[in-house]
Amino acid sequence: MADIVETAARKVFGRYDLDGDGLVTADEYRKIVSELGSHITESEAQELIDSVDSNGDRQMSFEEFWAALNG
Ligand SMILES: [Ca+2]
Ligand SMILES: [Ca+2]
Repeated sequence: MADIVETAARKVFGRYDLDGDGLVTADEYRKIVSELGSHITESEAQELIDSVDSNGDRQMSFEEFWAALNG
C-alpha cells in the first residue's frame, strides 16, 4: 500500500521536476503552478520550496517532498 502511494508521489514529483534532475527548483514549481492556471511570484514559489527544504540547498528533492507529504 505504501509502495503504491510512493509510486504515485514519484509521478507527481516527476511532473514538477521539469528537467528530470531529481530536484524541483522554485522556477520549476512556479511554471507548473501557472500551467495549472494559478499565478505565484518567484519569491512565493521559493518560500514554498524553502518550507519543505531540509538540507538548505533551496531546492526540493523527492525525499523532502515525501517528508512533507507524510507530515
Ligand atoms: Ca529539476
Ligand atoms: Ca533541498
